[in-house]
Amino acid sequence: MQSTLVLIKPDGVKRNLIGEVISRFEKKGLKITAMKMLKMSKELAEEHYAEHVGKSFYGELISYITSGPVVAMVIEGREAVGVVRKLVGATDPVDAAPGTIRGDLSMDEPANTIHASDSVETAKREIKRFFPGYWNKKRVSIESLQRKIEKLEKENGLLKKRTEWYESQSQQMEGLIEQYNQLVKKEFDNIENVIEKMGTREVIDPITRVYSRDHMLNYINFFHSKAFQEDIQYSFIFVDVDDFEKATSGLSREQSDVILREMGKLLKETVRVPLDTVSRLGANEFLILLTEIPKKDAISVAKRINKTCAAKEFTVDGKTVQLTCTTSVIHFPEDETELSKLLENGEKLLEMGKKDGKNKVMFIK
Ligand code: FUP
Repeated sequence: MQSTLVLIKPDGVKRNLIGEVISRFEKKGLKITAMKMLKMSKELAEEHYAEHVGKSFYGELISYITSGPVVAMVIEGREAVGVVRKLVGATDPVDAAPGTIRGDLSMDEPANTIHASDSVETAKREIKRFFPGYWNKKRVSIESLQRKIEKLEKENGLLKKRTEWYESQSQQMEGLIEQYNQLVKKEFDNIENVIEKMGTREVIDPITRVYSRDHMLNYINFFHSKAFQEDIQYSFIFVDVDDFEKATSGLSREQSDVILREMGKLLKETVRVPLDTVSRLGANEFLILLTEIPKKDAISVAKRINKTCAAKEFTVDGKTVQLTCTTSVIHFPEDETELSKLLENGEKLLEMGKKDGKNKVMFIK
């Protein structure tokens, strides 16, 4: 939207053409957004026609434009500067086309009835000259208001959509959180149950400081089903100290307990704690669970246990005891896939080994 300045010059005012001139602009569809009548001072006239200083008609022009009142107005519209200039017509009314203001209403120069800004830049300057506050005023046209309303409505629609989306998301989130809370509660109840079932049974064997039999049996139950589901291979190593009673016959009960504890320590040091689990099954029998291990590696571990045990001097209160172990290896799933059979066969192998002599490593070939 452009704004331009129009002056109805003294001859136009004198000849009562104000209405005629204005009606031409209004009929065209332009808007008069500011208007006043004034008598131009010499200074204002000189400023307004500064570009003509020195020209032959300059003196006459200044005295003409200050000779009577003019009507100044701002006209607004699309391409208003050019449109108004076309409606105004050529500078010299003799050349101005019929149908234009000058063409229809004037015959003389400089009394050519009307002035209109010749470019957008000039218009800005000239509007400021006659209406100093014009650009400062916040001018709101109905069209621009309508445009703003449309824009706001569009934004409002988008906002509404966005709000609906967020609401639906937050409802879904609430549902998920609720589900999650229920799962957590269920899981918590499960843990509580397990703990309750475990009761006050000891997790650690107080004598050997390895896991207790109860704990181990619970754990291997859990571990076996996990191994089964997730295709994890593992091995049990049964360890029995050969002739423990005989070897420790000179020792007190407390002293032989110390030896057993040393044995537990040796076993823990031979395997990969915490990947592997060492437990005490009975008086001097241990059960080791080796996770994610091929059978041949499990056999190597069993051999290492035997070797380390035979090489070690167990001492208590200055007394030395020499021990050997018999071990049996049973592998899941190579040897057996059922937990009860794994345990049974492991025990059987161990018994066979003990009948056979000392320091044996037993496994299914
Ligand atoms: P316009 O932009 O059509 O008003 O014309 P100009 O700015 O070129 O001239 C300003 C005024 O000076 C005209 F309205 C009439 C006057 N004039 C003369 O009197 N004689 C001339 O030869 C040229 C302009």
